[in-house]
Amino acid sequence: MNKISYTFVIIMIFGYLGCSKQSSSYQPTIANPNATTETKNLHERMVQLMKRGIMYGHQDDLVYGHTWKTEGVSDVKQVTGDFPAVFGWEIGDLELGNSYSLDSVSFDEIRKGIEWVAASGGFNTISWHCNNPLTGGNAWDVSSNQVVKSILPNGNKHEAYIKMLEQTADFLLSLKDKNGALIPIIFRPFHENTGSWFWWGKDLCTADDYIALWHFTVNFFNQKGVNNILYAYSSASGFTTSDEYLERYPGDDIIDIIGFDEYQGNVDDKENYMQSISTGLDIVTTLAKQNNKIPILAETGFESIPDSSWWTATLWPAIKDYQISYVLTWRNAHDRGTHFYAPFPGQGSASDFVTFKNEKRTLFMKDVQPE
Ligand code: BMA
Repeated sequence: MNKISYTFVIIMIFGYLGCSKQSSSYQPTIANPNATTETKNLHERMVQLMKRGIMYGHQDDLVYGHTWKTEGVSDVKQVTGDFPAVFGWEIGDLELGNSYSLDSVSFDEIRKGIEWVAASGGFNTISWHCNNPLTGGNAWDVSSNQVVKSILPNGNKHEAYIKMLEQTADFLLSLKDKNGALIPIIFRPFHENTGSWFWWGKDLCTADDYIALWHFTVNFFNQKGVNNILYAYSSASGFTTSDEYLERYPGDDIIDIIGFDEYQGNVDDKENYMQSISTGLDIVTTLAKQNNKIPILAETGFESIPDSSWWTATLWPAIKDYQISYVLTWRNAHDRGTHFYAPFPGQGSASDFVTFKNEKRTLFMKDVQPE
C-alpha cells in the first residue's frame, strides 16, 4: 500500500470509529462475562421494559403484610388485583447459618417465594442486612470502625467473613427454576453506605476499603460459580454531584444497576423529598447512560402513608419523567402496626394506589409478562 492510500485507510477507520461512537445508543451490559443465559435474559427484559415504563416493587410482599403473616396474600394484590412486578427479599441472618431471617421469615419460604416469582414472570431482588462479623452485633452495630478492615484479606475476621459468604453463596446457588437453571437475582448488599448507620457506612470505613469489600465479595461469588446475579449499588440519598455519587462506587467492572434509597419523613417533607429524588435521578440516570448501567430507585416510601394522595401527587410526579427500571417501596411489617409502605385494603391511600397502578407507565406483574 502506498503512503497516500495508507493514510486514506487510516482516516476511514478513525472516521468510522468516531461516527460509531457518536451514534452508539444506550445499551446496558452485564459486568460478569460468565453470567448465565437466564441472567442475561432478565437483564435484557429490564432494558426493554424501561422503554415502556417503571416497574413497581414491594419488599417482602408475599411472605407477610400488614397484620398477617402465615395466612394472607400480598397487600398489593389485595388492593390492586395484581402483584408487584419486582419483589424484594431480605436475607439478613442467613450468613449465621440460621433458618429464619432477621424479620422472622424462613429461608425455605423465601426460596419458594423467589421460585414462584421467577415462574410468574416477576423480578427478584435481595437485600442483605449482614450481621457485624467483628463484634457479633447486627448490621446497625456501628461501635467499631474496624469492621470492614477486619474482614478484608489479612484481617483477623477474614475467615469468619468467608464463612458468611459461603452460606450466602449456597443459598444463591439453591435458587432453581423448574428446568433446574439458576434463578437470576438482583443482589443489593452494603446499601445506604453513604450514611453511617450500618457497619459498612461512610464514617466506619475508608472508600478504598468499602470498594475492596465489594470486589472481594463479587470475586468470591464469581469463583463459586454464582453467575446468576446482577449487582446493584444503592447509596443513601443526599448526593448533589456525580463525583459525590461516585466517591464510594465499587466500579463499572462489577456493578450492573445503580440507584439510591430515599424516604419521605413527614408530611411537610414533601417538597424536599421530591427535590431529592429529582436531584438523585438526574445524576443516576445520566451516569447510567454514560456507563451502560440500569438505573433504579432502590428503596423508597413514606412510613404509614399518612398522605392519601401520596402515590399520584408525590411519588409518581417525582419519578415519572425518568427512564428507570423500577421503584421499590419498603415492607409492610406484620407485627408493627405503623411500619408499612404499601397500602392494604381500607388504608387511606388505597384508592390513590389503584390510580397509580392504572397509570399507563407504571408496570405491575401482569404488565411485564415475557412474550
Ligand atoms: C428496616 C426495618 C427493620 C427490618 C430491616 C430489614 O428498614 O424495616 O424492621 O428488620 O429493614 O428488613
